[in-house]
Amino acid sequence: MIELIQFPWSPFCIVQRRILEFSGAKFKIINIPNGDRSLVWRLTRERYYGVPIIQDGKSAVFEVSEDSQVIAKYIDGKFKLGLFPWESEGVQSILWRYIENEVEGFCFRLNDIYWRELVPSGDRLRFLRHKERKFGPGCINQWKAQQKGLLASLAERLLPFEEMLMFRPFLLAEQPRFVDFDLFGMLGNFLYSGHYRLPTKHTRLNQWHRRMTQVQFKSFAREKELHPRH
Ligand SMILES: N[C@@H](CCC(=O)N[C@@H](CS)C(=O)NCC(=O)O)C(=O)O
Repeated sequence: MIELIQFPWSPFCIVQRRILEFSGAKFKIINIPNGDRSLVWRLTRERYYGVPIIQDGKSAVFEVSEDSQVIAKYIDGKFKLGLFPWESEGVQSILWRYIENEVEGFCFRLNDIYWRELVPSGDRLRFLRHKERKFGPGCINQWKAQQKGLLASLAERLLPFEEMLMFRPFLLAEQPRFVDFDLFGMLGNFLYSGHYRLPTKHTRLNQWHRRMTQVQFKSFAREKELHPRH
């Protein structure tokens, strides 16, 4: 059985968790503290310390660069989910960079404002130190002071998706592709604290988000059987 090693509010972990749920396969979640990556380090034979990773039998599957999608492509290949059709590879690879940088940057800052509510007390020191070493001392208080502006910027970054969703139920097609799960993961991180809602003016995005929380691969597979194209 596939095991997903994660912590629950990580945007990148939410992406893989939702893809696994979508597949309908049984899988196990192993939560680790954000500040203790020793399990990941051991399973990847000292080659990786990020999350998520998945363990499938004897294989540990993990990313090889900032922009690789090794885990999602592995799950997609194993369960034939149609998340990476060749004709969309180019546009998806541009979109996932935008999603994982432009969108994610606002989502994690807004969620981190509530870090004390999310991070268990035993992990708080490592969490704060990790953030301040990366973004500077007092960074989380700065984000709190900028909260309104960050929310407005996020809404603006989400507008292209609202426009895409005016024409179809998912970003690129009648069924979800990888970028749908990718955006869902970043927004899952933004929504994790429970203090935010998606911008109400993005009505299509709100409808898409509700669809994305429930969508199952088997409903598309059945449709294909009933209405084969060839
Ligand atoms: N491109 C990677 C990014 C993963 C990533 O940035 N994970 C964060 C947690 S959300 C992490 O573990 N960063 C390394 C660290 O915290 O030391 C992916 O898609 O999985």
